Amino acid sequence: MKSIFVSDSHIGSEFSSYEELCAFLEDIECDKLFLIGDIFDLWVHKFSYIRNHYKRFFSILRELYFKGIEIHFINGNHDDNCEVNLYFKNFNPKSETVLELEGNYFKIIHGHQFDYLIKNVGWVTRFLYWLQNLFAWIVGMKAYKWFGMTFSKVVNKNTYLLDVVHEAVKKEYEESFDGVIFAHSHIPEFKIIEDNSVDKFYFVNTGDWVGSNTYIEYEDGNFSLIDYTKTDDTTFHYTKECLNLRVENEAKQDN
Ligand SMILES: [Mn+2]
Repeated sequence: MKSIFVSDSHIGSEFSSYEELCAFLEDIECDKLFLIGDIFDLWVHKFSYIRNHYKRFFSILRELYFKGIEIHFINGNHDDNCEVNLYFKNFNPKSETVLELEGNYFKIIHGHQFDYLIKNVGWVTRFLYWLQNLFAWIVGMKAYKWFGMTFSKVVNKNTYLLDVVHEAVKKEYEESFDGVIFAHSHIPEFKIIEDNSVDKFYFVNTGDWVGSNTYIEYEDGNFSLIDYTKTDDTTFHYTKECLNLRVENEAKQDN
């Protein structure tokens, strides 16, 4: 049983690595595909516009669907309540779902539900998004993406910046789940959160298809975080790092 997890492609926005995403999806072979939110960017265009201007993506999804791949669409804050369910039978967007893997239960959720700004001052996030667009326009998309990737790497090395989210997520789900598969931050992560409690808690973040082009793959007890561009080893230091869920004590932790 093989599953693939993808998020944050922001189709419709200038930032999207749309061509790369389509090239990637065209070739995938798996049993389940999880699209974990912000796949579209409805802050930029209406869904009807995206449906008409990004047809390749929809035809790829349809092909995958008819190939028998189980597709799960989890809503993010940029594609809330979009109408993908109109185009695929039994393909209804959800706000979250649960996946059982080798006896481990994972909550799959986009993650904006844990974003302080979105929860409390939604307009600030829209303003910041507007600033981000302006910045990208000024420096150019290539430079913008470089800044984004550098920012991700810096944040990931200074994990205390992400600890607040990890703690909140763990606190919310640790009683019922072994881990979460998350998105939203655009920062690919692969962590085992250990504190004083007995159980380990797995925190997996898919990254994005805006700057990093990363995804998560699960097969036969192993999670892999994969950098699709595979440019060189320095792009992301944890390219294709594996975590064996069946042998918990031997699980490797991201350093
Ligand atoms: Mn988001």
